[in-house]
Amino acid sequence: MTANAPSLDLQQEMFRKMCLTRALEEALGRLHAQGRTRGPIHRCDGQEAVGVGVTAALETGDKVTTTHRGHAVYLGKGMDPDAVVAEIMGRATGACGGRAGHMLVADASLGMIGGNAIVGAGIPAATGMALSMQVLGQPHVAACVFGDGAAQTGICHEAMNMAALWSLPVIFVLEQNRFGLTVPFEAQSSVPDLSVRAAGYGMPAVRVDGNDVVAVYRAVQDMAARARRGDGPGLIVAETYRLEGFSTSDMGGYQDPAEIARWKERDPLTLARAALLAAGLQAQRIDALRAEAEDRIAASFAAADAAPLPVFEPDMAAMPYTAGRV
Ligand SMILES: Cc1ncc(C[n+]2csc(CCOP(=O)(O)OP(=O)(O)O)c2C)c(N)n1
Repeated sequence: MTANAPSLDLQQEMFRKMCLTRALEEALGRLHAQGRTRGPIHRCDGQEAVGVGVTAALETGDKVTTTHRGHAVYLGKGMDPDAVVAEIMGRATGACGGRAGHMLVADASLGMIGGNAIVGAGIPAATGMALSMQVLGQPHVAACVFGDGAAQTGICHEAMNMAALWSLPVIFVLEQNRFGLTVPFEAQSSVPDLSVRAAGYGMPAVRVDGNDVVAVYRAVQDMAARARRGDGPGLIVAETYRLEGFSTSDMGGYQDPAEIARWKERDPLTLARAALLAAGLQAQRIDALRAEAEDRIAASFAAADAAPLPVFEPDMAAMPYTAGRV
C-alpha cells in the first residue's frame, strides 16, 4: 500500500460522516417501527466505513454508484443530510423531489450517480462512465460499490472483463457483508475469497478490513492513482458485516447471534473513535462530533416532517402520443 495516511482533519470528517449515517439508520429503524417510513429500508449499520472511506478518497469530478443500501455513499459524497432525509421521507424538498425513495437517491452535481434497486446494475453503469471519461480524456475515475450477492451476477463479470480489456478508470468496490437477502455468502460463491476473481480478468485486487475507514480510504486512493495514470481498473474487497438484517421488514432468525456480537465488537464507529484517540484527538471532541451528527440528522427529520409532499402533475403534452388516450 502506497497511499498517504489521511490527515487528522480528514479522519475527523470521515468519522463525522459515519456518525451521520449511523444516526440516519437508527432514526429510520425507529420510524419504520412506528409505520412512518415508505416501505422497507435497507440499513447499512456496521458498514459505514465502506461508503464513507470510498467517497473520501474520490475527488469532486469522480463518480460513484451504489446499491439499495447506499446511505453512507450518499452522505460520504457530500450530499446535504436535509436533502437525503427529505428524499427518503418522500418530500418535495428531497434530493430527487421526493419521487425516488431511499434506494435511488442521486445528485449528479456531486458525482453521486445513484443508488440502485436492481442488484448489480451500478457495476456496468460505473464502467460506462469510466469509458466516457477515457474517451473524453478526463482525469477522473468512476467507482461502484456493490454487494457479494451482486458479485454473482453475469453483468458483474461482463463489466469487469470489459473494464480490464480496455483499461478503464473504474474501481470495483465489493462490499462483502456476508449475506445476499437471507442467503449466507458460503451458499453463493464457489470461492471463499472473491478477490481471486480479479486475476481472471488480469486486474489487481486487494482485500481490506471494511470496518476500518482508513484502510478503505487508502485502498481506494491506491486504485484511483493507478486508474488516473491509465493503468486500468482494480477490485477492492472490503470485508464487513450486515448488522441489521436485509431490511427493516426482515424477520431475522438466520444470522448467528454470536457472529453478530463478534462483529459489533468491531463496530466501525468504535474503531474510528479509537483511531482518532490514538492520533491525539481529545475524547470530548470525538464525542461532540457524534452528538453534533445526531442533532444534525434529528434536525433533518424535523425539516422533512414540515416539508410538503410532491405534487404529481404529468405534463400530458410532453407524453408519448398514447398517454392518456388509451
Ligand atoms: C436483478 C435483481 N435480482 C434480484 C433482486 C432482489 N434482491 C434485492 S437485494 C438482493 C440481495 C442483494 O445482496 P447483495 O448484493 O449482497 O447486497 P446486500 O443486500 O447484502 O447489501 C436481491 C436478491 C433485485 N433487486 N434485482
